[in-house]
Amino acid sequence: MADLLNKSQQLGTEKYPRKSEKWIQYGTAGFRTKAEELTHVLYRMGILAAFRSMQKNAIIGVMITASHNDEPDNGVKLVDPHGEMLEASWEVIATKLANAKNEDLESTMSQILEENGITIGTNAMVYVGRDTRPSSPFLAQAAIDGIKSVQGCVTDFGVVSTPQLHFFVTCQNTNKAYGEPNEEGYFSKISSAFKALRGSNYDNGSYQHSLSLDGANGVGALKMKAFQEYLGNCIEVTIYNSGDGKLNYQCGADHVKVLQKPPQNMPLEVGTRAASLDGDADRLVYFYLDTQGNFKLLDGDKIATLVAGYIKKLIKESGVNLNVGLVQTAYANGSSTEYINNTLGVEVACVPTGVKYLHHRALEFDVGVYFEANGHGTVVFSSAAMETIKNAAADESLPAERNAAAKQLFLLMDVINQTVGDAISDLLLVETVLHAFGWGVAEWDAAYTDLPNRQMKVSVADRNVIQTADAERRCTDPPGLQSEIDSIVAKFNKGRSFVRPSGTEDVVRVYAEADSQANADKLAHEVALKVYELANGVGNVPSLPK
Ligand code: G16
Repeated sequence: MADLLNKSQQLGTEKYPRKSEKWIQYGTAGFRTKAEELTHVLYRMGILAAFRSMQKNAIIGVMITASHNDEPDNGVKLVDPHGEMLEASWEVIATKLANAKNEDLESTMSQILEENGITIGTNAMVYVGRDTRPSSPFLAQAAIDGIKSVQGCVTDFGVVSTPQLHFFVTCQNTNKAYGEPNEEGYFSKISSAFKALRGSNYDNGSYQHSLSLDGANGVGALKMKAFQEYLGNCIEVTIYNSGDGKLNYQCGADHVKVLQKPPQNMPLEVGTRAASLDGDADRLVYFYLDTQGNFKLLDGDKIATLVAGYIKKLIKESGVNLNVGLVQTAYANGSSTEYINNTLGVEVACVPTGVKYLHHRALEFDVGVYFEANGHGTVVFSSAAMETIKNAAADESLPAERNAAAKQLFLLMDVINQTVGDAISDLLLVETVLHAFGWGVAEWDAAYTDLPNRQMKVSVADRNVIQTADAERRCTDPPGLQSEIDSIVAKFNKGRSFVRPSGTEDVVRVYAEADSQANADKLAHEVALKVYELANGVGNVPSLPK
């Protein structure tokens, strides 16, 4: 073993050395920074994924992507055996390995193996996928070399969306019970269920089976194109920003959500239903122009409420006894939470940012719907719930209406990629619900009106000086910042604001909502100025959003 680890350290030092002392941390969704600073991290994450695979005796995934970030950033997300994000205790181990000095690599590896009871040589299998960034192939190679250096086996899926990789990992680790671990398996499973739910009437009421899609110039555009072969003509998707332009530049789900405006290069007519994916196709937001030509956003909150309402309806109609819960973060618009509590009558939970937190909380319900406002989310069904739905769908002795609703629920589970938020599967889920309700985009939007809101970014010397509590709704450090925020918020009708350090970008994020857009902007700006003042702001002083 010592020899093997020594050779692994040698390769790491020669080919993928850690070139600076800069500390890097496993953040909201893995490691994320400038691609050129990541080569040693990727080599080491290959090693770590192989170790984790040995420990769990299961496939582990390594996804090379920086998702919504602009180039030249890149990153890596590790996928655990059930398709979920890497377990929190291993994030600490990952950070330790990524920051080990070159000469300490071997001893750090030994320590990880020993502390986690891992015997090297046990079969290790790692699935590797990457997004379309120019830096991704090289970084993928670094990960592959890392995996092989400790005798792990690799399946390289090439360019795939993040949720596809999660799907493949889950399929293989469930002995294919969840599906076939390849692209054909993914497309077939989702499209068959989608088509069966849609039937032969592609339009219904105000619902029309065509939409415009902003592919963020990323992998989602490529995969949606390929998916169209399977979907046939039951849905017409016109793709813009399909890969010729720069990834996420002036387009993509984050751009649309944060700036509250349409992506570039997409003609938008009044009433046309449009959607945006992000760079690795795990986030989705919808938008349209209303009859006055105003831009209207339907974000993760709107998707969550639409989907939860539909699932609740089907559960009621099928007569199965299952509870539905909805999980959000502090970014959820106040109006959405009010709507969930007062109109939908669904239990709602709030957790810190990061799908890893939402996913785990959602698993506590029979049916857990989770979405971040940024459009990242999915629905998870407990094993017992899946069994109950399956039995009800197969029970022809049930009254026809109940049996039909159970059958719809059963199919709906296959449209949903339960392993992680998946923009393409979520898009088909939304389209299914709108089709079933016979709704156009305006009817969907009418459920509730968002409180005007604004997000800002503040650059500070060290974003980690910001510490939060209560699912990031309160700031505990630096001292005095929260009481300043409270006094600012108190001046605004329906005001709410919070700050938190981003886990994917080197900034502090500020969120604010209030009774008008001008007030939301003003509130965000005043809070951003306080952050700049009390948390050691650097660069330009935050200016009032335009
Ligand atoms: C990742 C996470 C999301 C999170 C987002 C922003 O998304 O998976 O859960 O909301 O980062 O995180 P932060 O505010 O900490 O920067 P993605 O799509 O970029 O992978």
